[in-house]
Amino acid sequence: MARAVELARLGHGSTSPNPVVGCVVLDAEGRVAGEGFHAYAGGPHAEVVALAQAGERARGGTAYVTLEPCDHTGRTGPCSRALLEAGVARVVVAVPDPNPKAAGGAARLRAHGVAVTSGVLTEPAERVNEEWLTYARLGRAHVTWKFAATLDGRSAAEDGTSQWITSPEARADVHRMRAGADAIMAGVGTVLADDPRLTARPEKARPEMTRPEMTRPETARPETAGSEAARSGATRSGSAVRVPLRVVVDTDARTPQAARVLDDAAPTLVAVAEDAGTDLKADLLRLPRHDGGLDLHALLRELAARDVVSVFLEGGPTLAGAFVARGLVDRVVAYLAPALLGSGPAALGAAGAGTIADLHRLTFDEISPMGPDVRLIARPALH
Ligand code: AOF
Ligand code: ZN
Repeated sequence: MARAVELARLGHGSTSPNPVVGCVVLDAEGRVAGEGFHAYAGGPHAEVVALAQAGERARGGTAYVTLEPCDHTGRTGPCSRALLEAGVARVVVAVPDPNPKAAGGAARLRAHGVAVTSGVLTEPAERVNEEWLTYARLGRAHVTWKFAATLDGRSAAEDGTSQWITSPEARADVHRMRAGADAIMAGVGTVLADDPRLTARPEKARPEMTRPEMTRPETARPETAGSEAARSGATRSGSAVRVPLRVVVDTDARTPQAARVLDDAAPTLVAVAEDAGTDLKADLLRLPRHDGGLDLHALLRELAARDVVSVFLEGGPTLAGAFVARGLVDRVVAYLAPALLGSGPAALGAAGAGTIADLHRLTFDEISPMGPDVRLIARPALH
């Protein structure tokens, strides 16, 4: 299952609005017969890729899948049936499928005499698929809030200058993260202050930067049908085919028509209040007001309805504070530079924690050096 989770990870950034899924098929003697991952929405499911690779060797064998096999005919046929037809004797599942349209594979397999074990390596399998599971379970887009700051948590100097607090290495990492998201979001304050483009401009990535160091199934066994699908998926994810949507949160419609975020480099959605008067020529999303801003929960639901599974929220402090206050930040990515400012705006604005009892407690997930800086990944403690 650990290998299946690694395989699932290969689909990261290219499967939206579908999950990342990995599958390993063992033959009756317990030797690896096939491996697969879901590479892009509409493409073959992980199980089908792995079964194609295993061929007759799947008979009497075991399939490890990170997500319960589907039992529906959507863009592709049901994996429950594919597993039955392949003669697999046992299926091990990490996470049940929360998608009501697709769930039921485990029950069908059991009904046909296949031994099904559930709940194996649940935590890493949840983690690798956390964006999609949030989207599927809660019906809203998953939010990663990113900020860059000095060691004392300041994102700009007192006079507002903010360029180059973090290193080129950290900035390159931000672009890779942006490229993996379905939407890149900022508040109108940031648009007015910095005129950002909010596009993903990843450098020509070194292979180990986008993919874990491992043998990919398509290079390991280039002769199988499953590997063909995997290869085309891998090509898609590495190219500029999928451009993240840009989202500006702009309650009172203050975005200038000339803002760079409205250029034609990527589609842009400007979220404004239902009653905001504007003649802005842009794709407007009208939302109810809430607490002096917009109803952010409604925003994330509307984005999910547009197939946006993951949002990369890039500030500014006011908008990020509002998201944190509403419990809508699922992951925090902080780039901290070994530098001090001592004054100037903090990375996070008011977040509904006026007293220490209301502190938003997080747990660290990952601590990585990023050139001279560090990248910290954290998430809400009770989630
Ligand atoms: C995937 N890949 O490897 C597995 C999935 O639109 P469809 O027909 O591809 O079906 C998507 C649903 O199938 C998805 O939401 C999930 O519930 C289930 N399993 N999906 O995209 C896979 N195993
Ligand atoms: Zn399936």
